[in-house]
Amino acid sequence: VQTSSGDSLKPQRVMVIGGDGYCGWATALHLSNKGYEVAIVDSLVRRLFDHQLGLDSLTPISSIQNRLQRWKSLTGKSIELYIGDICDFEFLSETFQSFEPDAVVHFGEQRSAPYSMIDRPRAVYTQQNNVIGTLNVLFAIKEFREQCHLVKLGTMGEYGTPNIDIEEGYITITHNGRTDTLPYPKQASSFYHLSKVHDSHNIAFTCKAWGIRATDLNQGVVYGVRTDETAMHEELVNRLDYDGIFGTALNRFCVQAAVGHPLTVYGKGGQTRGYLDIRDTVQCVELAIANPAKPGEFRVFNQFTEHFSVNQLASLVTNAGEKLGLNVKTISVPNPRVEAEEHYYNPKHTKLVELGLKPHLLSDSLLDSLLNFAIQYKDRIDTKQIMPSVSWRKVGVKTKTVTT
Ligand code: NAD
Ligand code: USQ
Repeated sequence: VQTSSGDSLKPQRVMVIGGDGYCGWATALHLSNKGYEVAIVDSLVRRLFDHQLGLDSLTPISSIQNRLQRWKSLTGKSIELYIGDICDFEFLSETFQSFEPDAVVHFGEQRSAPYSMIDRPRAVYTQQNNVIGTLNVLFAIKEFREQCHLVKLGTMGEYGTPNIDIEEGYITITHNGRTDTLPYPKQASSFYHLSKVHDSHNIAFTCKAWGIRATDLNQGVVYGVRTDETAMHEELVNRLDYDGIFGTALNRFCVQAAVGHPLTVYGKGGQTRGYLDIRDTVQCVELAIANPAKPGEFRVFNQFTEHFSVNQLASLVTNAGEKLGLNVKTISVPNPRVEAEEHYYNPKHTKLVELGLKPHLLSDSLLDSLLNFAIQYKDRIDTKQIMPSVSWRKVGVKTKTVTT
């Protein structure tokens, strides 16, 4: 089969690192459903963080073993499971040699900005886990599967909020009469977001030096919970984080509205980010896999479908909540982060659309279904976990117990 990049690799075997997490679980099932041979690699460390911090997903999630058994009994499709830490190269080498992936989708990182700003140990953990994990994946590809395509989850937050348009990975600059196309400047604003910048640099270097083929998906904030596959059975339900550490903006606002908690707009609320529906996360990853980067190519896609300010999200959730008879209020919370609260934001996002992405734009029906989902699991909401508990300015050198 010819791919758009002109070579004949037809990826069949996909290793999903971080496949027990929010984006990874939905993606693993989607790819399995589409006929790919899928293996999940996960250390389950995310479930451990929840225990350590006293947090829980809005939705009750089954163990990874039960999830996979249920998937098999419903569809007849098997997903292989490798439990282990990709920072352990022995473990990763064995999984590579055993599964022999054609593509690796790498979701397996510590992905919360607030978590990385709790204290020095968590800042160090985040960068160590993310940077070394990705380096190990690069070495495993070089050593065992040279043709394997790396699809790596990056973040729109790598770019920060510059006062010019954001391009997809590269910018052409003319300086003192000479012109070059260079990596777009990175201005991340948490130790987590910075770990993604470091990853991108390591991946770009190994594409050049070793001929690795890689796609960096600079994803915006993901919202929603249901995908076709996770909606098939309650044991396949995805996690939905709403707490102040792992919860993200729109998901949090829907849960807050459902439980009568005022929507927590940080600071002035002009912070604008790219957003996408989780159904588009799985679609984008599938498109990236089906159209692999060429050997030596470091391809960067901006993976989001629309951008909103926090104030716009609050007003959309207020209107949708009122239609359901909820009385939704908003409060301005002193911003726990150090970030621009009013800024220019115009990032490009055409490359995935060119590959065929059909976006699910944020609609009344999605907000309605997410709000109803939150109402359905209302009794599981611990309102003490909603307010932010981590301050960028107060990140401590000593290990902190996080309490709200
Ligand atoms: P998540 O925390 O739900 O899932 C991450 C998974 O990776 C967890 O199951 C965890 O146990 C596993 N993991 C972490 N470190 C590992 C290691 N060293 N070895 C093996 N497994 C490990 O996170 P998510 O929301 O699904 O995010 C997945 C990826 O997508 C992350 O890289 C994140 O940065 C990126 N991303 C997420 C969002 C979002 O809004 N959720 C937006 C943009 C980008
Ligand atoms: N915000 C609020 N109120 C809230 C929560 C967030 O005003 O209750 C604001 C934040 O201050 C920030 C914006 O909303 O300006 C987005 O915050 P977020 O927590 O939704 O997202 P973020 O910390 O950026 O991280 C999430 C994921 C991360 C991913 C990133 C994509 O956790 O893994 O990389 O989204 S992006 O934002 O494009 O970098």
